[in-house]
Amino acid sequence: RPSEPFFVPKGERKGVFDIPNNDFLVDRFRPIADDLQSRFGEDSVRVPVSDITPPDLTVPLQLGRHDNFCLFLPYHREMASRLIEILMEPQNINDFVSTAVYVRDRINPYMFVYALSVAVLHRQDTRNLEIPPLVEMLPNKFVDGSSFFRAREMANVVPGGSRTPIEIPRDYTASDLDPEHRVAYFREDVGINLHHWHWHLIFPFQAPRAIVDKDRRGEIFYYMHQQITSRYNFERLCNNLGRVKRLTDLRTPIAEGYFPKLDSLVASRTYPPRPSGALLQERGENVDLTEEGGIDVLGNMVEASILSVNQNFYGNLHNLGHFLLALPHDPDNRHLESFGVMGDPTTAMRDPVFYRWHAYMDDIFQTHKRTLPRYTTDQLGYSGIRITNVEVNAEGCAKNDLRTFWQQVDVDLSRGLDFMPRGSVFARLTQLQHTPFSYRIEVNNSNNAERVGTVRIFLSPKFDERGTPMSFRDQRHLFIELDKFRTTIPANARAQVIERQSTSSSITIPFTRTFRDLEARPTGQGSLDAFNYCGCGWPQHMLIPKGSPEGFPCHLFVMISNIDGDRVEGINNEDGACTEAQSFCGIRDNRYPDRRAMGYPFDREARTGVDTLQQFITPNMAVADVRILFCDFTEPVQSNQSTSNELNM
Ligand code: CUO
Repeated sequence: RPSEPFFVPKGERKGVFDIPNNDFLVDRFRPIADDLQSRFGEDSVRVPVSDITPPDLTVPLQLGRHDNFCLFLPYHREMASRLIEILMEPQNINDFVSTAVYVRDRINPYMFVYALSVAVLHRQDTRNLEIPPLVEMLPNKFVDGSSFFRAREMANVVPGGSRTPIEIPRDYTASDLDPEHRVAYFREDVGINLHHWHWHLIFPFQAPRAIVDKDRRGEIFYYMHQQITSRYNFERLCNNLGRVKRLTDLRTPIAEGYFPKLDSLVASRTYPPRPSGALLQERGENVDLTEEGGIDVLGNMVEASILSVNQNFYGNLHNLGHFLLALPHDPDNRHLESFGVMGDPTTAMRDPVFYRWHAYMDDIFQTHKRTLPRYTTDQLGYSGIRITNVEVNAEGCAKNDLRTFWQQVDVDLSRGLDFMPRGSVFARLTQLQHTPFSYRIEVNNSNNAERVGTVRIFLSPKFDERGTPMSFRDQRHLFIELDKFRTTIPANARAQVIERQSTSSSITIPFTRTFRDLEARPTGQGSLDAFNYCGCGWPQHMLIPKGSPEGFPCHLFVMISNIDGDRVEGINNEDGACTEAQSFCGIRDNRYPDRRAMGYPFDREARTGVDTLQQFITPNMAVADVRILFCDFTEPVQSNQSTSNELNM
C-alpha cells in the first residue's frame, strides 16, 4: 500500500498526479506541460507517480478514444482483456498506479474504467481499495442526459454551499402511453443498474483465465439473470402487464421501443433510441446449442465466456444478441450512430428488450433443467423438522402486509463533470422503497439432537395475468429469492421461533453501499473496507416488488433444508466483511457457499402428481399468504440517508 492516498477524496482539494517525466503526457498535452503544473497548484493534493517502462498499448489503442466501448463485442473485449492483463502485470502497487496513470489519457475512457475496475477488484494489492461508485464516475450512464446541462450551469453559476439538487422526474424516458413504461422504475433504477454492472465486473467473460474461472460461474450467470427475469415478471404482474415474451424470433419487428435519453459523454452524442417495430438485420447464420454437460457448462457456453467448451462451435449467443439488439436503429452505420443501451451492461437493464432477450436465455437453461431428475420428497424433506407457522411483520402494517412507496435520494454528479468548478452537484432521484419488515418462523424439532439447516425464503405472485391461481409449473419460475441463512434448532424444540430482519437479506446490500462514497468513511480510518466486491448486490430498496394499491396477493415460501446437502467445506469468509449478497455474487476468493443447485428447490420440475404449491410442500416447508400494498406517496430526502449530502454541501 502506498504511503500517499492515490484516490483522493473529492471536495475542495483536487488530486493531481506528480508524473516523473513528460513522456507520461500524451502528445496533445506536452506543449502545455508547464501550464498544467501551475494550473493545479497549491490547493491540490499531489500524488507521486514512479517511473516505469511504458506498457505496449498497441492492442487496446485500436479502439478510438472517442468511440463507445461495447463489452459484448468480441473485438472490443479482446482489447479490454489485453488492457486488464497490462494492469494485472505490475509487481507492486506503485508500478500499478504508474501504469494506470500512463494508460489513462491514451485509452478509450470507458474501456479504461472497465479494465481498471476489473484489475482493482482482482489484484491482491488493491483488494481493499475503494473505488468511487460508477454512478459518480460515469453518471451519464445512469441519469437523464438533460440534467448535465443543468448541472454544469449550477456548477458554474452557483457557489458550492448554495447549490440545490437537480430534480429528475420519475417519468423522464416515456409517458404512460407506452404500457411498458409502467415498469420503468425497475428498469431504470440506479441501484439495480449498478448491481448489474458490478456483477459483470466480478464475473467478466473474457480476461486472464485466473480472473474468469470462478466456482460455478456459468451457473451463477444463469441464476442471477434468472432471478432478474423473475423479479421483472413479478413487477409486471403488479402493474397489470403480462409476463415477458421470450425474444426467439429474430426476424419479426420488435414491438418494444426504448428511448434512453442518456448522454454518451465520450462520443458527445446521446445513446440512440430504438423505435418500436425495429427489425434486426444480420447475416442469417445459425447458432447451434446442445444441452450437454450441465447448467454451469451451459451458462458459460450461452453467455459466452472464455470457459465455453467450444466457442467456435457454440458461438456467442447472449453477448452477440446484446450487441445485435443495440444496432437496429442504424444497422450498417450509414448515419454514424453509436450502439444503443443494450450494448453495455451498465445500461442494458433499462431497455424492455433486455428482459425479452434474457427470457429467451433463461428458456434455454430451463430446457436443460427439465431434463434433470425431479427432487424426491426425501431430497426436499428434513426428518423431524416441521415449520408450524410463518409470518411477516412490517412496522405500522397489519400482519402479513408489506408496504411500498416512493423515496427520493440524492446522487453527486460532480465527479462525472470534468474541468468544472469544485464542489458537489446533486441530482435528486426517485426510487421505490419499502418499510423494513421481519420474518417470524416457528419450528418443531422432534429429534433428540439439535439440527442445523438453511432457511430459504422466496416470494411469488399468487395469481397469473388472468387472476387465476397459478399452477406450480408456472409459479416456480416466478419465485424470487428474498433470503437464505443458516439456523440451529435445539433438540426436541417446540415452536422454536426464528426471527430475521429483511435488511439482512442474502441478495441485497445496504443503501450506503449501493451509493457508497469515499466520504462515507471517517477520515483517518486505517483499514479500508473491502468495498469493491461489496458493491455487487441487489439494492436493498428493491428487495420487494411494488405491489398494488389494493394489495397484491403473494405466496411467501419458507423452507428449512438439511445442512448435509447444503454445506460447502472450506468456506473462509473471515477477511470478507462483504458476504451479504452471497446468493447473487458469491463470496470473494471462495467457492459458492451453497452446495445445492442455485434456485433450489424451484430450479426443477416438480415430482409427478404435484400441480400446486400446496402439493409441493413437505413438513419442513410452509407457505403464508402475504400482500404488498403500494402507497403512492413520496418520502423526501433524509439528510442522513443521502451518502454525501451532509459532508459535501
Ligand atoms: Cu447481465 Cu445479458 O448479461 O446482461
